[in-house]
Amino acid sequence: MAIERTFSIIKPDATKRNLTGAINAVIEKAGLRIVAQKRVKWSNAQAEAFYGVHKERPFFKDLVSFMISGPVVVQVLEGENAVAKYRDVMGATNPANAAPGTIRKEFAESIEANSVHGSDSADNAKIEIGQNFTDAEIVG
Ligand code: IDP
Ligand code: MG
Repeated sequence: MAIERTFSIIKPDATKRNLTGAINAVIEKAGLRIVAQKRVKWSNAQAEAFYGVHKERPFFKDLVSFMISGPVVVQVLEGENAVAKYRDVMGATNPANAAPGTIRKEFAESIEANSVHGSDSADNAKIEIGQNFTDAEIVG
């Protein structure tokens, strides 16, 4: 399996509770390298654009409000099979269904305030990384 990159977000519920380092420790322990990282506050337009794929879903408005309710830490993670591996490390969308040891099981508050985002495919990872980082900001 080739080395690949995925896009990650530490969401506002986690930044508010000062969990950036604790989540980064789980990421690094899983063998993923944080090759880009910045703490930012998204605008409404940025959050709507990022989650545009979900705009017809009933939770879309709430999700956008949540994602702009505090800072987020956006990241590029690199490693073997990084996209699928990080999905495993995150756990299920709903923390009630997440496996023990996953980030969402350990830290998430609810299906919405679920602490982290990770790309769901290599193609989406490329798009999401491009929306959030310049090439010069990613240092492998
Ligand atoms: P994922 O983050 O596990 O890929 P998606 O289905 O892509 O899950 O949903 C994107 C985000 O929308 C979730 O991480 C969560 O924050 C929120 N979300 C998903 N389903 C629900 C729901 O049923 N109610 C409220 N928020 C939801
Ligand atoms: Mg998703």
